[in-house]
Amino acid sequence: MVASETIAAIATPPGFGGVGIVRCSGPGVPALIDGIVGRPLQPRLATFATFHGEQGPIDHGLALYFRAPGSFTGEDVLELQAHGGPVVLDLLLARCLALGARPARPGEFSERAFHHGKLDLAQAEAVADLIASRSVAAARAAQASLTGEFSRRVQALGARLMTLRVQLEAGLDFADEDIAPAHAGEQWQTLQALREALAALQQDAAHGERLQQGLTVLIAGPPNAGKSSLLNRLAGSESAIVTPIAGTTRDVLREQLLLDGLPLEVLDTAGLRESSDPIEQEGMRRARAAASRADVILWVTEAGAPVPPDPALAASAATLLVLHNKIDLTAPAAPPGETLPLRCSMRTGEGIEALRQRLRRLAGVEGSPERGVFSARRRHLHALTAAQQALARLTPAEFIHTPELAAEQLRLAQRELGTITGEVTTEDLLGEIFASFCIGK
Ligand SMILES: Nc1nc2c(ncn2[C@@H]2O[C@H](COP(=O)(O)OP(=O)(O)OP(=O)(O)O)[C@@H](O)[C@H]2O)c(=O)[nH]1
Ligand SMILES: [Mg+2]
Repeated sequence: MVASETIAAIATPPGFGGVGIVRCSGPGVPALIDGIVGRPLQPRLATFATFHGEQGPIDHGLALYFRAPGSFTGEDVLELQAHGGPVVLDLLLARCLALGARPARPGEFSERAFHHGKLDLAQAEAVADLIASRSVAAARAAQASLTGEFSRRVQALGARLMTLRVQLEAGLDFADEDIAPAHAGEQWQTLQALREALAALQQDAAHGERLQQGLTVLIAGPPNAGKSSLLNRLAGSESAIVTPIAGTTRDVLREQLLLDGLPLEVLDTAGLRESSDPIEQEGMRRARAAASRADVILWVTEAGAPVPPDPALAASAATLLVLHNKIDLTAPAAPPGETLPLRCSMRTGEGIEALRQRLRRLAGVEGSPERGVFSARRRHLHALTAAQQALARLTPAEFIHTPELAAEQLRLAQRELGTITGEVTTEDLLGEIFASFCIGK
């Protein structure tokens, strides 16, 4: 897909700033340079120039020209660095449009970079993730994916799958000559190694996804245990109503907060107990339903009268952490350490730091190796899972007796990996991915 239209957008965020940038890409860029700057620009050199409108100068600033294919998009690109005021930038953008450009869609610059082979899909997504990063660790991980760390591992696995597939298919062609059985044992070993490598990649990608997305933390437990007090402690504000009356919280309360740069969505819920009150019952239903999208469930219960975790919550896929609260009311017990349950007091704040640390570790922003960390998205995790499932379906018998079926599973796994880097893709998927980018990127 080669775009013939020239696109333009304000690339800097809305508002007032020292500098604002209008960016254009496409074959019409020379005409824009002619109309706005009025003289040719030397590629890759910053030129101080007057930006001309139809009725006189709009602003003075720096003009940068990148000639195709040596640009971010792979097309002719013009960047105009003007004063960062909304009126100035709107005028500049309008001038570009008057000279034949059209407004860029969100992510369209990155989409063109992808179509021109400047970035693969995982790298293009890493650009957006880098911009959206809310912690240093997340930014580092996105940077690694942007430079191709993730893509290289995906491609290396794809290449190994391909080699094995070719071997199996070659075995098919020479079936009469008995080649396949001779190599089947070795090939089966190769498949095992591939399965392991895929599982390791899945694990690293899941870690990268968490770094980027942060954690959804559900606070649950019996009534009056101090759940809302915990939400308030974490949020550092009195967002939830706290009273000594059991059954205070009914609705699910959500707080978005940053824990040392790690994005957390914390949900406070209604206390779980036997109740005939329809409002309370609905609150409890919602509390249990919220567990399906939680990464971590904090089961808060009073240290003096602990209640075991609700079976429905314990059965969810989330990590369950048991918190014994109100330790200011009970005699001191075991010395603090790594062991669960975590002991804390929302009244004195004891144990809160240990809990924060625990959450940071669960999210992978602490105590994890710096090397080999890259960002990933849920879409990538689904593809890796599907690839693993395709390989998991294979049995040694199939491998030896029906290599054509085995080869087909390998092809499926390879295809799934191809969706990560964009070798295999659909317009719908691309549309969905790039639509979530910002305009001008
Ligand atoms: N002594 C002591 N009291 C606490 C502690 N944490 C919470 N409380 C008190 O316990 C009562 C209940 O606290 P909440 O935070 O409302 O408890 P909850 O679990 O949200 O209760 P429901 O919303 O009714 O399910 C309030 O009076 C709090 O002040 C603690 O660590 N120590
Ligand atoms: Mg409450």
